[in-house]
Amino acid sequence: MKKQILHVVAASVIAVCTVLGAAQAAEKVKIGFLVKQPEEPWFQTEWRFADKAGKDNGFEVLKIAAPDGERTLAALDSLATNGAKGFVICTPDPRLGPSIVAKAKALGLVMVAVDDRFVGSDGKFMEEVPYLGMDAHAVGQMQGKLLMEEAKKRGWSLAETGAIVNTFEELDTAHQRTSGSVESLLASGLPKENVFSAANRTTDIPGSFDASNIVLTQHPEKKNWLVIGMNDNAVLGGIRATEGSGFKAPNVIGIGINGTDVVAELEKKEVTGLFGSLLLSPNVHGYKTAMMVYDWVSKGVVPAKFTPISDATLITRENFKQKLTEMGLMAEK
Ligand code: FCA
Repeated sequence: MKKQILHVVAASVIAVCTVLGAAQAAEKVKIGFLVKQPEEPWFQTEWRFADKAGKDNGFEVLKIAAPDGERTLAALDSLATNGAKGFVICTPDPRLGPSIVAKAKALGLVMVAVDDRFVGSDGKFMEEVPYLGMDAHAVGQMQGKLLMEEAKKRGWSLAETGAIVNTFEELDTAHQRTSGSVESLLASGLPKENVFSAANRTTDIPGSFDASNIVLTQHPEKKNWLVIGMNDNAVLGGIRATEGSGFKAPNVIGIGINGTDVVAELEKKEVTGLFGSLLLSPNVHGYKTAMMVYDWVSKGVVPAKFTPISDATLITRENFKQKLTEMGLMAEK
């Protein structure tokens, strides 16, 4: 009898331990990471480093594509259902800010915005939502300055040089970058009448290709072109348009922003009009925002309202492999 009781006790102890173990495993903190354009290497890199933060610190990152408002709000429901406590987001539209905040509050989720800052119904930034992003205006100014330096190196006549400015005014970070870039062009002596705005309908290569084509058709008199845009894809679409209009690489200079999305272009055998890109820090954006949400939900550390990340390095055909490798950004093949 005694032996039997002992067996029962032992079995119960084992059962309790198993249940506790399972509960502990189930308690692994989960956070979401929502991005507006999962097809962009920029966002894939942010995801990769958010995952790394999770691996290094024992939490799980649920990576979700959020290309529009409907899917963004649905994703918040599924995060809550899956036991996530918070999320990082690059919203498909900053004006969704108020709905995202309301929904997250109702579901008890905390959030950090990355790259694109939420805008409230009054048109002002929603500063109550912690945000991590770059100094877009300064990076834009750098783009314009470097383009003019390269044009001068090539000995271009500025009177015969046009600038295609791929704009996307509804997004503040895009506006900051392209307006900063234009400031630098003008400060370095490009005549104002040679700067042409190309409003992009979408923030991808087809969007900038179409808008750039219109400028090129309207200005057949220009011999050389500078191509500006808020990121790599905005510049790449412009480069493709110049090629379609018969311009050769020596007469075109484009410098992107991101650095992650020009690798295939810089690896091409034939030199193209894409001279280089300003490489930012998607590794830091991904890792740090994931940690901000994790520390918030697991340790109660509320993140700063604004975390600026300001590094930008020019990468060209000469140094891109080395720079990307140094930062751990060269994708394994
Ligand atoms: C925006 C752009 C991205 C990247 C990021 C820093 O979200 O769409 O390509 O440049 O800012």
